[in-house]
Amino acid sequence: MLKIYGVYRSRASRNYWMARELGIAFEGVPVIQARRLADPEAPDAVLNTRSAAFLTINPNGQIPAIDDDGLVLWESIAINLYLARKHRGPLAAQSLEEEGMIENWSFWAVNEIEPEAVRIVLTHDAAIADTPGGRDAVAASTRLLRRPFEILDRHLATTDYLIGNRFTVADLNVAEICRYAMSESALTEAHPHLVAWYERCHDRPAFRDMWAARSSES
Ligand SMILES: N[C@@H](CCC(=O)N[C@@H](CS)C(=O)NCC(=O)O)C(=O)O
Repeated sequence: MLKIYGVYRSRASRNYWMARELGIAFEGVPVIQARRLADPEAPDAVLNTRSAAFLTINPNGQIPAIDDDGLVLWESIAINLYLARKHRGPLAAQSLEEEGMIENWSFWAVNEIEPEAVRIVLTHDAAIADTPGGRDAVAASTRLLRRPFEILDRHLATTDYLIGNRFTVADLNVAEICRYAMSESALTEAHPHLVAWYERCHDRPAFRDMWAARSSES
């Protein structure tokens, strides 16, 4: 059975959402980020990204990772693309051209949105967003995200979803990456088509189930 390593409060949420969309059986292994523990190397520390047992799965010491009947993968977006290809259905590409577009949007979001979006969410998580340094950092990242958000908004002005007018793995990947920056009204207020698409994605039962599991995580 598919094993997903990683707590929900991490990029593993992408893979937990995807597994639910596909309706496939999976086992979640709650590996937590070492940075969230006081002493991740203590003998009684819970399984974390620095645990020797987990480093045999992902030597990068990062979540998520999967073990799919012996195939180990450890890049969240690559994992979703693999699961879409393996299980097919409407989330997967129906042609070579769609494959190209799915990869285009997914890699674009990883490269053009994720670094700044992660900077925003980590600033909020560290509770420094309301300090002068934190405000400057969030403002700088928000500024850099204006262009990619504008590109997404323009694309979504004429279609409900990124590709083929249906929800695909590209929407899931890009929506999850955008999520880290959706706290910033300077980005949402200027991009109503993007916001409407994001809400459509979050209205899906598979997302809501994933989010409920994430919210109940201790
Ligand atoms: N490019 C990787 C990044 C994975 C990553 O950075 N994961 C974070 C959690 S979201 C992590 O495990 N950090 C290690 C730590 O904080 O100890 C992916 O998309 O899977």
